[in-house]
Amino acid sequence: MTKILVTGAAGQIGSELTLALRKIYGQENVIAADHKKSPHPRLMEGPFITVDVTDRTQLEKAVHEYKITEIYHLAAILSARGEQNPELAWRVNVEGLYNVLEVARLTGIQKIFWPSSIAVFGPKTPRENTPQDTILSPTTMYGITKVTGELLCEYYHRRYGLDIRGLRFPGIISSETPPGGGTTDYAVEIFYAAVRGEPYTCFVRADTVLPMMYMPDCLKATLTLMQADSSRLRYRIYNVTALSFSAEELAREIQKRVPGFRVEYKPDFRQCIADSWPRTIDDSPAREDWGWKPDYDLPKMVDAMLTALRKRKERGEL
Ligand code: AKB
Repeated sequence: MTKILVTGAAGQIGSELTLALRKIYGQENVIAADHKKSPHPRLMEGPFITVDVTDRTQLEKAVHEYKITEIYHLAAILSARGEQNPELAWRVNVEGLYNVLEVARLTGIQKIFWPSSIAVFGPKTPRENTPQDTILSPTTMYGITKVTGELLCEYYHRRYGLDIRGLRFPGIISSETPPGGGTTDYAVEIFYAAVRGEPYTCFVRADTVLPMMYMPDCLKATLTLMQADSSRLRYRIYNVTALSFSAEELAREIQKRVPGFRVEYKPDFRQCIADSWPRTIDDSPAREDWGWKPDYDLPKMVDAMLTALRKRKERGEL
């Protein structure tokens, strides 16, 4: 029987992935874990526990108590927050992952999902159509922790046979739980401002282009990779992307649907991070090996985001 532990379950991806996993595996078989004590009430409809991933004994206790067979390890500090607190980023992202891998190795857990990021790339990497196999020399602490994490995952797979699978996620856009501390957060914040009827001050330049993905595609990519036949996987961690657009293109697409919406651009320290990342990604190995194909282009994503956030506003949630 599959019993899943999701760390970082109250975060942007975790809060929706936990619900998607519960639909597949059953409410009681997916244990949501986060360091936050009171997450969104929907997460509490199934088992919820407080776990700090930097404390291995807490992870061990959870794995034993719930007889966990798979871990989706999402707890992380994102890029902008990581620059403000590099030590915390190292502890949560590297030591947290190391704890998960060690607990998995010692307790016989076979399957793990772990998200990497486009942050593994750096200024020396080709910025257009960034290939799967290329230069990984990031300039942010977040990127350094993700490269280290990829190497650790490959090591634990090679040496101990753990079935670890991961994705180099681009910026994730979603309407339910806002991201926190990332460089791509502007592509989510802008929608909240538009739906609230407020102007938006964007923290990157208008011409900044980054790869992005709408949450339903993020969930689809994760679940499809995890269900893929292992013999078809040439890599443990895959490039994936869905769309690439500039901040200004996104603003214009929203303005078509929200006339009068005003956006100004005041780049801050996050511009430098954005400038070190790819503009477009080549995800052909993911497409060839496990059939990756996104469903959302820019207009479809903007329509869906505005519809979802307007509904939340009507319910008094925004
Ligand atoms: C961030 O901006 O830090 C994340 C990421 C691209 O990994 N969204």
